Amino acid sequence: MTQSTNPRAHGVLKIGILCHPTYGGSGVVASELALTLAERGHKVHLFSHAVPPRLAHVTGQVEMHIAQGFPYPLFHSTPHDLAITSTILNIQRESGLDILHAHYALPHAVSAYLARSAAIADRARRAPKIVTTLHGTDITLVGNDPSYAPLTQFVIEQSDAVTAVSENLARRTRENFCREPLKTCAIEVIPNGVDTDLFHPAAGEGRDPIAPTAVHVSNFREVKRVPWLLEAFARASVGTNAKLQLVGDGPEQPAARAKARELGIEARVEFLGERDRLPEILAPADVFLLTSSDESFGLSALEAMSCGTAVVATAVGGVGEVVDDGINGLLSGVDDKDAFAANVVSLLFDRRRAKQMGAAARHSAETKFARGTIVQRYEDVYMRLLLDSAWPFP
Ligand code: GMT
Repeated sequence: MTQSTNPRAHGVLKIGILCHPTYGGSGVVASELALTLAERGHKVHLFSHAVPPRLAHVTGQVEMHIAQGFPYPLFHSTPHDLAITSTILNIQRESGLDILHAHYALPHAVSAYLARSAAIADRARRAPKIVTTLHGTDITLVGNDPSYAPLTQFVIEQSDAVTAVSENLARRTRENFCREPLKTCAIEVIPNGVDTDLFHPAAGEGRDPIAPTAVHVSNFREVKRVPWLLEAFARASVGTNAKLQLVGDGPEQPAARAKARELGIEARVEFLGERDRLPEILAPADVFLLTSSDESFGLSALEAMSCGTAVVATAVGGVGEVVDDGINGLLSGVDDKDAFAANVVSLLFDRRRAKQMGAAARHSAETKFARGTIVQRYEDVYMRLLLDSAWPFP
């Protein structure tokens, strides 16, 4: 045996986190979890094929492993997931890993499964336990497509623990993937957290004194329905000077620009692209808009709420677990554009009401979704798995 001490005895773990390096939610959640775990003294390795944006400009003690693979012409596209698996194996052989935490089932839970199988075959060190966190489309769109469903189901079953970011996503996972009596059904709901110190309300008045402002942040995928959002905003703000700020980038951006021109509102719509300093944009806004056709959680809405900005959203997926209709935001049916526009009007042009709901939103972020509390729940899962396993081998 190469290890002489049991890291678990001191509560310090070696944790590998696998994530997509995206501007979108799962990469953000994984990055912030990695940073907080490192702040708490754990040794954290982050595995991805590019640096996740939220880790690009911070000084946290996370060891980053960017595995891009070897672009051989025989491959249609470079298999990053295999390169990531190889990198994990190197770390496991050098210094060991207690936990592999895969964010988004595919391909990360597959990479984690392969790495754990290889570690078991090595028998040199204890193999890591696998935690898989389901985020949304890894279950609802990608994972349940017939081309991936059997593998998604397999890696869910093979994970030592599975978490989902909302009750809604856990229920849909059970409905689609649960094969009693397999443990697929044991899905723990751990909602996403927010750094309430970073995402905080603006000092003083903050709001634009001239133009009421709505804001939306996303990766402009079809599921976000940004052109639909523009139509609803145009309906709500016709004949006013209200402005809309769109933050982020993605495949639907050109369609969104075209829609703004078609609606004749391009002068009141600002395309801001991808931004690091989100709180400075979210906090002064009067209202945050989310028009997704499906959304397992809605992290961008939570970040706005933490900044004291109320949310107008479509009542889909797990959004109702984040936004309390009539308390800290307003919800409407997924295809009811009139109701959505009416909700926008009632907050965008009633600053008192928007501020009241914004204060309730901040309170909800602090009391239900504070990052420290959420990270503690993941740590509890890790510790439980490790206490359940024999030392030094599984
Ligand atoms: O599942 C996705 O679409 C990808 C993922 C991402 O990386 O953007 O978004 C999902 O995970 C976020 C973080 O947990 C959630 O806040 C989003 O609601 C969820 N997106 C969807 O369900 C569409």
